[in-house]
Amino acid sequence: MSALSTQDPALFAMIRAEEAYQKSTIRLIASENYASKAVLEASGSVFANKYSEGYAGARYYQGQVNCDAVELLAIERAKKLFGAEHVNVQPYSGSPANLAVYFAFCQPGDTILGLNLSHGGHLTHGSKASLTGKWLKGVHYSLDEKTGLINYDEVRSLALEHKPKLLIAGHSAYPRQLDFARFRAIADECGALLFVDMAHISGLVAGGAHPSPIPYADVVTTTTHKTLRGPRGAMILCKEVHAKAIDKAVFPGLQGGPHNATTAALAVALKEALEPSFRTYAANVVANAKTLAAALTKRGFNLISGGTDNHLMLIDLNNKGVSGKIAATALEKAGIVLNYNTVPGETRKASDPSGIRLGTPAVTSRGFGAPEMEKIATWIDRALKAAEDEAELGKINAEVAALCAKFPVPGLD
Ligand code: DSN
Repeated sequence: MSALSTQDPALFAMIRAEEAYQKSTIRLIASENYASKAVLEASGSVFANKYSEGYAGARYYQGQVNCDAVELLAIERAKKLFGAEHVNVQPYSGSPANLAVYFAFCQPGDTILGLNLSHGGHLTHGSKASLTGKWLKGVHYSLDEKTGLINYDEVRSLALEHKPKLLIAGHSAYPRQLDFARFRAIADECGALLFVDMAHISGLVAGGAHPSPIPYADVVTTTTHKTLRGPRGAMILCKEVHAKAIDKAVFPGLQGGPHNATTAALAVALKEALEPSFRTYAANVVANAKTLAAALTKRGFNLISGGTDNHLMLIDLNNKGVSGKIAATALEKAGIVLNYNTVPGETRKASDPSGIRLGTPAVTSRGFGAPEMEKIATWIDRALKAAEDEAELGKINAEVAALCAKFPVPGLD
């Protein structure tokens, strides 16, 4: 980065500081990861200089020979990786991808049925706080508050009662596998299209560590930077019969020119995900999550649904006497970075809820395994017992940094 360091030393210093931060802390944000050096290089490539509204072979600008090749390569790799009939790689991120799906299939005022936001759903699944809940009628199913599992009987009865245009399966904070066959059957029974938002789990799906929604869903969206370990972006995968509607909804419906450097980086990430080592990675993400979940449960933490079978855990801290925000703040001081989160049956406000969410995609990318998961559980336990003890949090921070120093970071080391 010699040009940047000379041209803009202030910004260069911020990048270096962030690199040091990402190296010396334990990143448990369930939606974050470390992209490889190759992905980062493609993200910063000259494709960022190009405009290419339209699709390969049918652009509204000349000079697309290389952009077309990149986009077609990304599409071909995504189709191969997921077994999809049609893929659009242009959405800027997860929320625009979901908006494009609604634009393709819904009219204002239509009903969509998705998971309740405070039970692990996403804002764009029809929350009132989001455009999706203002322009569409969002109806929501919940988790069973005793088991912490999706109540498929409730999904079915709401679907039959409200006859949604789209039935949505997908989440931001649900620690269990989704039963896509069951969602499909409900969608068929009520006459809905099945829309799966696999943003959180797409890397697990790619690596064979979570069942694939592709055979069941009419349309699937995913971000590309979570478990999939690519650049920040998104894709829409759908049946061929919906290809035209989806492509038109993305462009010209919702977006202008695609971010070609991101598409280039996505092509690289998809190549990486097609390698056998990615299957090992996906299996390790889940194995680490299970080990961490068991170690935390042993220390009296109340995990929603009693554990995990994907990459994330949701913890209700009510029995620990700290709020989610106090816990997340204390853990940040201890060098462990995660986010506070609402839990099913939440009684507090979303800005200071009862829970925290943890995930293992990033730590697994840097090679952490079972012994490190045990250590993390010990540190979390210590930090939450000492949430206001700056000295103890500082001590943990030093121990965390010492462990991190032993594990190189993909993309940075
Ligand atoms: N913000 C993402 C997450 O953290 O899960 C979802 O969009």
